[in-house]
Amino acid sequence: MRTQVCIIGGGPSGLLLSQLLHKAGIDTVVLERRTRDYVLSRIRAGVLEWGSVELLRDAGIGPRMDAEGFPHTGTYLALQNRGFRVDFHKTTGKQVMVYGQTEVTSDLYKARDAMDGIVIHEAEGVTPRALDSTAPYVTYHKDGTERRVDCDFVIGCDGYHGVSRRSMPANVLKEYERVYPFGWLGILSETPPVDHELIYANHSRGFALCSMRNANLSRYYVQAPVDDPIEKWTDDAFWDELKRRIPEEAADRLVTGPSIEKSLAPLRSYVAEPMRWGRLLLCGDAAHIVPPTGAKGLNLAIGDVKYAADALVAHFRHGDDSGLEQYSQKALARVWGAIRFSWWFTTLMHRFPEQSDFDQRIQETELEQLEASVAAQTVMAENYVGLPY
Ligand code: RFL
Ligand code: PHB
Repeated sequence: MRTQVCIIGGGPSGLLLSQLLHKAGIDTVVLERRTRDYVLSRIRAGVLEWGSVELLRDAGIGPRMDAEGFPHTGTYLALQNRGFRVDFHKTTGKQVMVYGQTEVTSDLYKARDAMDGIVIHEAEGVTPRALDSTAPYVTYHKDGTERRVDCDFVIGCDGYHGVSRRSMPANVLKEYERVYPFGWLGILSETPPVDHELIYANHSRGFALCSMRNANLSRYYVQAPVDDPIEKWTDDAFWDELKRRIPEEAADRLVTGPSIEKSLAPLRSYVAEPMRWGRLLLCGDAAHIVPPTGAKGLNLAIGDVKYAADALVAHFRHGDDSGLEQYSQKALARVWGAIRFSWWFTTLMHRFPEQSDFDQRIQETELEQLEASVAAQTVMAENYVGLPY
């Protein structure tokens, strides 16, 4: 098979890129290791920056997001038993959209189907080859036979555990990493959200977050040891812990119910540089990971895809390779901005294993300053709603 752009990974990055390129008249093939049902069963991000919203509209998946998503103009930050609101709209004139990654991915699959886009599922042993030539190709196995896709470019949208990044020579790839000594235990429950906005809570027992998907679907997280057996966290244990960590008036309002999903995710910051090598470009989690505290992972992936799509369109339409040459540098500038913000917000809000009373007071003082200072809130809000492209 021959195509112009072979995309490895059919998560949000890969699907969005193939949709944008196809709309610009560029052929793509997406190779995804899992089934579509598996990809759609992953519960992940919930918050879209406005730049992401606009790009998803450009890709043609605006209508359901605009009808069912929830614009949020601020968020609550809580400290022990009290809280305050950071107003994004007042400080930056911008807002975010609460619309689940699962919905984004499902909308993208429908849009790909409507354009007869090629997404090959259960592609095993996907291997990019000849990436430093002008004729790269990708091999994979499907139904017991080896197949090959010849192309002009390979785009690695295959997440943190994917094969693309590992195809770069070791002497080219530079990795930066911080692993946090805790994880997030998240549940989804068919209950009304405790508040109409998100609550991020710093508590001496550990961090907690109240989020949502819709009027009767809530998403909550508590900081937990990353190696905790998930069976230890019965629904009752989860709700009890969450109630202890959020302000009392929120805990009193909290409606609990059975969880319909429960998972424990590790927290890390990770960046791979460069994000382009020869005819390989990396997008999204394939190149970087942020802890979820800043809600940046999916938004960074969408930003990479925008830069990659613009660069590939300029190449194929106008023979202009400046976007490809600048891709890594432009994408990494945005990535490091989000890496810094997510690291700061994670460090401010979580309880670290060796944390002393001194450290706790420093966190409390920083939150108090954030409460008192519009300037500090503006910096936080600018980062939360998304740095410009
Ligand atoms: P994905 O979603 O990991 O998709 C990669 C796809 O590639 C496939 N794949 C392969 N295919 C072929 N061959 C191979 N060898 C392959 N290896 C892998 C995989 O099956 C998969 O389908 O990466 P992508 O597309 O770059 O998207 C990134 C986002 O999924 C991720 O950044 C966000 O979910 C992060 N994230 C959040 N981001 C936000 O912007 N806002 C949030 O509120 C937010 N909350 C979160 C999050 C991530 C979380 N977890 C569990 C990691 C909350 C959580 C709990
Ligand atoms: C979510 O709703 O899953 C969510 C929201 C905000 C975050 C992380 C996750 O910072």
